[in-house]
Amino acid sequence: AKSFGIHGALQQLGVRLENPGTSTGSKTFGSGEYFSSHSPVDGQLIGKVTQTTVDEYAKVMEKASSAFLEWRLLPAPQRGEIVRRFGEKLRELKEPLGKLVSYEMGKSYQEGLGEVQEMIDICDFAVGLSRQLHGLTMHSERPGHRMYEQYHPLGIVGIISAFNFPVAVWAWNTALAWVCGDVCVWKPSEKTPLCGIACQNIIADVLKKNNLPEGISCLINGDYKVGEMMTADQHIPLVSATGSIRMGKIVAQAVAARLGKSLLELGGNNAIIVTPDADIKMTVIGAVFGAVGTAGQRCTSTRRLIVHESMYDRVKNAIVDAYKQLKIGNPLDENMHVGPLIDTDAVAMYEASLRKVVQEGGKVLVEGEVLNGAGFESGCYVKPAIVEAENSYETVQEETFAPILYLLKYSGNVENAIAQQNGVVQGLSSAIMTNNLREAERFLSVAGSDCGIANVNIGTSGAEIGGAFGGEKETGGGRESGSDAWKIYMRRQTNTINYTTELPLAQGIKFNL
Ligand code: UN1
Repeated sequence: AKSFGIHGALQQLGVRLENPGTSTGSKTFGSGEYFSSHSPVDGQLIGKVTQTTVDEYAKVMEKASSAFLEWRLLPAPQRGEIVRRFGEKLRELKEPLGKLVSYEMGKSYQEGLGEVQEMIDICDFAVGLSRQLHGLTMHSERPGHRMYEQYHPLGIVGIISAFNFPVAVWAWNTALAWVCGDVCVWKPSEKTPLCGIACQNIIADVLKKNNLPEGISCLINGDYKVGEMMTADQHIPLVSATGSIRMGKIVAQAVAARLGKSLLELGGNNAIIVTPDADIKMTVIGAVFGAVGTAGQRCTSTRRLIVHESMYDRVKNAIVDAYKQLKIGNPLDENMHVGPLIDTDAVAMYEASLRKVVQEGGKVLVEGEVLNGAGFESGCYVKPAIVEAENSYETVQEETFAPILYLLKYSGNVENAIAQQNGVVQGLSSAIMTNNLREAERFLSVAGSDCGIANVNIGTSGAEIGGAFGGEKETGGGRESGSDAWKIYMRRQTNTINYTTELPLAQGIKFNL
């Protein structure tokens, strides 16, 4: 079979067959048991990584703690300069890293490259930010007093990331955390550990060349038990976790029990509303990319299309036609639109959802199917499906991480569509396709979409890094990436300075000695 240069890419990234899974930078530790990473593309073993042991975790925390004491003293723009060099290195390695993302995770090579581009973009953003970690000044109510606020580094940031964006989500967190003066400990998904090894190799090299201490970027590996070491650890003031709602609830409770902060980016159940004034061509591109891109495994994937009854048949026919063009196969082959799901467990969940939605009364418009035969040996390739359904179905209410698109109908005015779109527990991304200003503004208004992301004439997925990324309700409420998302990585301090010879009390309180 064609290898699409994957071996060369692994070599360039320093990913070997056996990799120590714990690292504080240049130093690596590998005393734990190995676990394997198989590619969903062809089912082949890519490599093995050791699971972080309790002792190794303690070593990581020791290094991270002492690194923080040094790193926080480096002026923020100098920390930004290190992140700039990291971004340069990512530019050099964009192709091999994009290839590894595609091969280990299964998304198309184009989307793998796009993910590395998101890393580069957030580095650029963070470099500028390193000179803009602004606080405010206030006017004191007392004479001869000055008040202001400032942001200080927070400490050690724990990052738990998911398989679906195995490199970008780490970078969203680290690039900001580093310019903010924090050090990071990262546990990548146990489904994509080699992406973690590759990223850690890249940053370790940058830190070493700049004579920076061990511990600024740390890697730990393994299943949820390794994640629990961080969530229970009071030396980690902030845990940023991306993944399922189930996982987020566990992390949030563990971190809250010790009054730590958590930044949660959990499931979505994203809808596009298609109004009578929608541009059909744009709708089809947005909806199809949103539903089948990354094989429906983005947290921003389009899961529901809420279509006005007057448009329903036209939209339905156009989307069903578009699905007939989809080529499913090796995601490294640029002629393919849809790659595999992450593993056979994900395939089983896809099949279970399709069975259940039919039991609930759903009508299948494009049949789903697990593909087998030549090219599909991994057992992870499935056909994107479309089902006519009702918003109230349990299957429609849940996030199934697979390419299943639910077609829902609305009648009357746009409020009815908005009510359906908001009528789920998740609140990540949402979109409306319309050329009607009133409908668009209604959708964006206080009475409109309740999601963290609300788009007009754009699909639900593919956000740029410049905005704050995250969502409401059971999506967890966290915001990562652009805008002022940096603030959660710092501690805020309010300062009042008295430059007089008197000591007046606030609120005019008299206290005579
Ligand atoms: C995710 O699926 O966890 O907006 C992140 C998007 C991407 C990021 C998705 N930029 O689809």
